[in-house]
Amino acid sequence: MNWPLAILTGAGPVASAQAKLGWWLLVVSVVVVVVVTVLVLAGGFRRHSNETSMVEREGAGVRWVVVGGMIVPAIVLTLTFAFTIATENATAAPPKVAGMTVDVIGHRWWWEVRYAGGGSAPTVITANEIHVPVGIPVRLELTSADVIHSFWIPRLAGKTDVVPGQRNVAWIQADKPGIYRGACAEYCGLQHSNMAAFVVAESPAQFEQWTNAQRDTVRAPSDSDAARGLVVFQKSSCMACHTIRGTSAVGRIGPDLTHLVSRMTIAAGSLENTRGNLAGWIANPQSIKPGNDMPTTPLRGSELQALVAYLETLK
Ligand code: HEC
Ligand SMILES: [Cu+2]
Repeated sequence: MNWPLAILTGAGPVASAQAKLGWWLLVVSVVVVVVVTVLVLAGGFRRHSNETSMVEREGAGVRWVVVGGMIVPAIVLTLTFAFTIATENATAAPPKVAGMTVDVIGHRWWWEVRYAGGGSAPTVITANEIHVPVGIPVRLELTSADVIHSFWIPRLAGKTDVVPGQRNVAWIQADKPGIYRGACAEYCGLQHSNMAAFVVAESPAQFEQWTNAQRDTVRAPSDSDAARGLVVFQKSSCMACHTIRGTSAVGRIGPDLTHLVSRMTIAAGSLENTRGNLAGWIANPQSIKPGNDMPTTPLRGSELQALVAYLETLK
């Protein structure tokens, strides 16, 4: 289904159940508003003929109050209450055990995404992109590194608060492969609206391929431009904030850059991940996302070029 209808339909069990409840509430409220409006207007315009006695009129009035004001609302509200409880039950926990757990950490203004590795496998760390296999319930453990954010992928699940010092749990399941865009849904400062998240749902085989590629440590750059770029990276402030697994860079303030090139966007959906945008971002992150936590580093043109050549090897 295409936009705009797509955003009104769930692409997984959680969002579908919530969407059904949403439609029920919408239909019930519209019917109530229409019926009440018609009755108010009808009452206002009605003329009483002299034949109906005062007593008869009062009897009819009491009936309206009992049926229209008590019995009908009691039925509608009880049904809505039951429907809400059922939806909450259905969305609180997956029907079968979650296939995997992903840690999602809100930062101003991007999402850190972590997959704990089993055994000797390293933890896979990426940013703003959550890869999941289709058809499997995925448990999300959400926390924040700074202020309260809210995690929201409309087609997969409703909002979950992301609170510092607390682990909130949500689960998602994508029924079909695709890219599901989401956003931070709790105002968290200047760049709140540039804090997109993407769920990339793929076949189990593709997901495994992705995971294996993400587990790789980077190799030393082979061409001379990129090798100079690594030196620039290590000499500049970049190291203080970014990790590149396999190098001495272990900063944790900004996104892990070990497999930067594998991501679709940079700066949480602000820019497509192209060579030109990467250069533009590093040259002046503050003009692209004013107020964000990455300062502008003064670099010579040749240094910037080498740096980008190096970052482009981080497949
Ligand atoms: C003070 C900490 C800090 C320093 C120093 C810093 N960065 Fe960043 N960097 C960040 C933060 C925070 C973000 C995320 C910004 C956002 O999306 O709001 C970021 C984002 C990025 C991204 C985009 C990553 C993604 O997946 O979105 C790249 C690439 C990057 N930085 C490269 C560099 C390079 C190269 C240097 C050195 C010239 C550098 N950074 C210096 C904090 C820093
Ligand atoms: Cu936020």
